[in-house]
Amino acid sequence: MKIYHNDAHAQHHAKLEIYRGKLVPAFETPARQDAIEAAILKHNIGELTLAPVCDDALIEQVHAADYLTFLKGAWAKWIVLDAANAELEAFPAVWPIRTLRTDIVPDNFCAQLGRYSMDSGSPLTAGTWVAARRGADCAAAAATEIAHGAPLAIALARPPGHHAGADFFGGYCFINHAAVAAQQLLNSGHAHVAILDVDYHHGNGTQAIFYERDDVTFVSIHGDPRTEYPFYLGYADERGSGAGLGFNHNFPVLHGTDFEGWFVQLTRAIEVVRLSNATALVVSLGLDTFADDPVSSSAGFSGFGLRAPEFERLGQLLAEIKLPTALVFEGGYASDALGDNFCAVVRGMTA
Ligand code: SP5
Ligand code: ZN
Repeated sequence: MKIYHNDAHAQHHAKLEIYRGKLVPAFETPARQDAIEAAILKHNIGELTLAPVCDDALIEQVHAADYLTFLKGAWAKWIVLDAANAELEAFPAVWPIRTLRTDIVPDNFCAQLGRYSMDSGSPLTAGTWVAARRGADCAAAAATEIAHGAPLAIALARPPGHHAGADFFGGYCFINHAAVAAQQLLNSGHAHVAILDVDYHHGNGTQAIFYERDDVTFVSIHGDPRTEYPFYLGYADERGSGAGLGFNHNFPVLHGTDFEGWFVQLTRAIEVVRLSNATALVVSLGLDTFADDPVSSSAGFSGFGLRAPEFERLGQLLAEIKLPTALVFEGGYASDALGDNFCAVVRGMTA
């Protein structure tokens, strides 16, 4: 089995993020992917493979050209503001909230930073564009691999992608790698593709990208947005619009629900995938449903409390869908456990 690993991922290395009034150490670190790669080698799970460079045109099918141009040039503009910025990370501080205009892209870089972002937890660094763009290559390659007949392929495409929308970054995500994979499957001849997002957080970017489209069914199981990031999307009544009506399905689960409760909802989500006409599947695989995940656990409650045996069971359920599957790595922040948990999912899928 091919595992396309992003060999540029460490170029996105945020040191800090803003959380409740403080700059705290970034949760989303290169160590996350390094841990998974080490475990893959140790357990001989598959071949770590370098992806060919995919066409910009593929990415432009799911992202706005002006956003990609912004992201590509952002670091240089940040340095132009002040050469000393080279030592810092770029955090947005102003956003075009309701009543403000989004049809104008101001010249001011700080204004652009807000225009193209959704939160202050996802700093841009010198290597963010290169890393995220290389992640798209991995996603496209995994999709191509299953389009050519492989039952399973993996994109270790760090940084994650599912919060990134057509024209904004956020939630540690810059390019939506799952969307790129789904689009590549469509381009390769699949008429309908399903995306199943099992990250702890709702995949708002992926949902938004495909919300009005009828060629992708998006199904997400996640922490209830009434209390969990990204808060403003991911409710059960979001069903798609226009041609996309009926192709979007959210399964919000209350924070603190145990894994048995989570699996009940996962079974329902998988049933929706089965009933779609999809001939290929993209899984947004976040591992932040882990019991000891530092982002999804709080105040004595773990996210949904999964551990390696449950991740293996997740893998078994994914395999039972019996669709060619591209696994795209998303969240999961307990670096020491990510290797075991990732390999458990793959073991469940392949055993
Ligand atoms: C891809 C992905 O999983 N993105 C998640 C983004 C979550 N951003 C908000 C994180 C806030 C940090 N929470 C610390 C909780 C301490 N228990
Ligand atoms: Zn997440």
